[in-house]
Amino acid sequence: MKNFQKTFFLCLLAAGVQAQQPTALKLWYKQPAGKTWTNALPVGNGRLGGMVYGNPEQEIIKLNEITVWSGGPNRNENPDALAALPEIRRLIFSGKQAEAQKLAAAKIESKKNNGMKYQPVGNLLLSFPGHESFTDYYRDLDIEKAVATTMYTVDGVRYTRQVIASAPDQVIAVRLTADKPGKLSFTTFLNSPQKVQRSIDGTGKLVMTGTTSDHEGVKGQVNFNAHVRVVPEGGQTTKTDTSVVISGANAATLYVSMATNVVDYKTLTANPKTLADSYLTRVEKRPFSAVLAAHVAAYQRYFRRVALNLGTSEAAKLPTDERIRQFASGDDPQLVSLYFQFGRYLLISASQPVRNGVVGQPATLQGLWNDRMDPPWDSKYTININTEMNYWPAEVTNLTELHEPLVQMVKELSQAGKETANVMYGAKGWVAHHNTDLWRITGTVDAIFYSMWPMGGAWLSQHLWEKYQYSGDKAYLKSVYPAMKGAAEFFVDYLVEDPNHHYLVVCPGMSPENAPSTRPGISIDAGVTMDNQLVFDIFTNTIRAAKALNVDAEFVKIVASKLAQLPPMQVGKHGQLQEWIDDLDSPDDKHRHISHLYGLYPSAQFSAFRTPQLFRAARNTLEQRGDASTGWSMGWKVNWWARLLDGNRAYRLITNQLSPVSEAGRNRPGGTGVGGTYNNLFDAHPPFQIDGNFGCTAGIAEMLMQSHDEAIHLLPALPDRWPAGTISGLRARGGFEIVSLNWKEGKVASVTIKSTLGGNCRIRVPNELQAKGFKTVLNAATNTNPFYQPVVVKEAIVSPQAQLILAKPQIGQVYDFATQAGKSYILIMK
Ligand code: FUC
Repeated sequence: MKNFQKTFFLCLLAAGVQAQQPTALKLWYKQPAGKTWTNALPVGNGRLGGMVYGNPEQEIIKLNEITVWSGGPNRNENPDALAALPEIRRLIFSGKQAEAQKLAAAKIESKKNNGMKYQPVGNLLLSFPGHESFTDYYRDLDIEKAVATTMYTVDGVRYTRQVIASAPDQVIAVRLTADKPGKLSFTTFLNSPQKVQRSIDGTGKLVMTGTTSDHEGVKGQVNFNAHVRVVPEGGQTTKTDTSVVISGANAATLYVSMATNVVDYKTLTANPKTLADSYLTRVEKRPFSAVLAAHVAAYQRYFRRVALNLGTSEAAKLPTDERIRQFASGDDPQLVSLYFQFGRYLLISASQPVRNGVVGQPATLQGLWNDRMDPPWDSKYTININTEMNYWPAEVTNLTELHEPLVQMVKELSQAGKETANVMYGAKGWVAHHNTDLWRITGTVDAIFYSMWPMGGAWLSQHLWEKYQYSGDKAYLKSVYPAMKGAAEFFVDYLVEDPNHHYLVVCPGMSPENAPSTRPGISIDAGVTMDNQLVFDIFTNTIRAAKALNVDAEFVKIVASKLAQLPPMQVGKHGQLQEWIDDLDSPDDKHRHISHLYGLYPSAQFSAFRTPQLFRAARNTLEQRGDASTGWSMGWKVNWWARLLDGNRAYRLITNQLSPVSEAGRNRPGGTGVGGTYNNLFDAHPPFQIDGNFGCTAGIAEMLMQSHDEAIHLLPALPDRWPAGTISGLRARGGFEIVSLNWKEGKVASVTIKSTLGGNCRIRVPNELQAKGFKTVLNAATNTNPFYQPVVVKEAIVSPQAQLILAKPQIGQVYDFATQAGKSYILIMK
């Protein structure tokens, strides 16, 4: 194998492609994508997406625009819910869950629709006659610059293609060059699986227009335009009805502009033609080099904030698909840092804040990239885990602006969901169930077994609060507080006293998509652990937000009294954290959702130091569930093992996540299966689902730095595989930035921490450190920094049958020091 690698590299050098030598931050391949979507490489600017195939003779760029969804503005709540609610509750509390679920299916399940589909715009095609036989092929995605490049040689001419999706210019740009004059000839046109009209307008540009499809009784109302301007340099330009033909040019640039009539979830009054034209007009006279430079600068403003080095090895010289195949059996720490940075690349490419007046939409189940009219799970927003997971890297990996489309969606849901709360449950505030879409539907989606989950507002609101935790920006907090308060208000009204246990509980509710093995197929319940944790968070965070803003003292009292009546967490007879209020868990349950560990991550209700029994029970639960699962489930597990301070186990999950999955896996139906990674580093649920990329990215950060449980914890879960390394630019709660962290032999060698808000900084580290020019206090009693207040949960109830072996956590060294806003602090190994 080694010899093969050497020969291959010598060949590359001989072919004169030194300039394209793979660097650490490139995905690269020796062959075109062919017909395989998961071989193609994604580019995106948050609104426009492209999947670039890099096929020499027939280039395909699959096109997306984030507001191209089936249907139109609509609501889907079921007004029969309210009258049936008392009976459903009575049945649940008397142990008749099957009957309760039947009634809920009739009265709560949406009778209108189950959400709309995120759909493609179509394809940009470029055919290059005679390019069937090519040599010296090379294709990459440079994630340091956000440029997809394809190179190959035909008849002694070296052809190069570059594709970008520019945020500043709001176009996809394709640059075609040949290294000899007059050698570039191609035909280009648009097509689509949508019903479209295609033409060439008077100015010579390609125009494709269409309207999205009807779905489940909602008329398709999104009108979209795709315009392509071809700017050749030299040669002849001719046209057919629907294509532009270039012959004998020296080079050419194509600008692809797309727009729709969507203004927001209720308003379809934009003019897609005018918009698409306005983007084109701004860009078409500018040289590609200028458009490229503006794109790279805008992209790097985000991307360059974080750098990660976990070491490198010979494997880093191999093509990316080869590296995925070898990861489990080899030594390739650089693939992990590439995967981490690819997650950041995907978030920058799939989720952008308001630009040129366009409000960004959050990343869907597929981010921004979907070529199907009927994508898996409609490529919607599944908010009982998947959408939230997409945003886990946003704060910690220093991409807070990219969180804004999600924040905006939550604000919109807090409006749309008010009527749903009132009509379905007679409650104040707002509610969302386990899915939503572009139209911000807030009724249930799909069968009641999956959808009896009125918790979307609680979980999404955690993101509103977390964003504040990192920045301390009170003006921002004020802007999101009404949505947080509304989510809390809903639960103030919706909670009911459980007549059996006498706690206040969510009823009806469910533990996402799972059911106890004693009653298969029946998920409906009361007071399940995840619901208790979610209500605990929305209440705790709303109280803290109200206090920080000095508002709503009376409301705070009401919320605090309800908070005190929530059920505690419970450890069941198998030593597990109970998923349900009764001890119903089976140690043989391998379900992908382990929702009751929400409290461990992303929430911070467990502590190695303060809640050792819960901490151990969480570990037992994870052991019982096992490692192998769908892509997103494994991504979550990386974070859980990191929070359990077990770096080697987290690494094992990364290995599982980086195991190869073939295109056949893209079509695997249903919610089961074992996930992994496609050739283009996309996460395989399977099928492709982007959440696993983001979950694992966040998990890698969580292995190196955590900022909850009263301290910034450096190297909390470092695996033996990464004895030395550096990371710069991670953000910690309380406005701290880990400007740089270097470690050697598993110990912190040096760390620079910048404070943006001032206040006490507490760090927990594995070894003794020495502060450079400031005083530290060892083992201080309390952390006075308000962002590091402990999260205090009720004492757990532990089954007498549970055998909990409590391990003493390694506390390491704990240092406190006072900081001033704007100053940096350096500590080095003693
Ligand atoms: C939930 C999960 C599935 C999948 C889907 C989009 O239904 O249970 O695994 O992620 O969302």
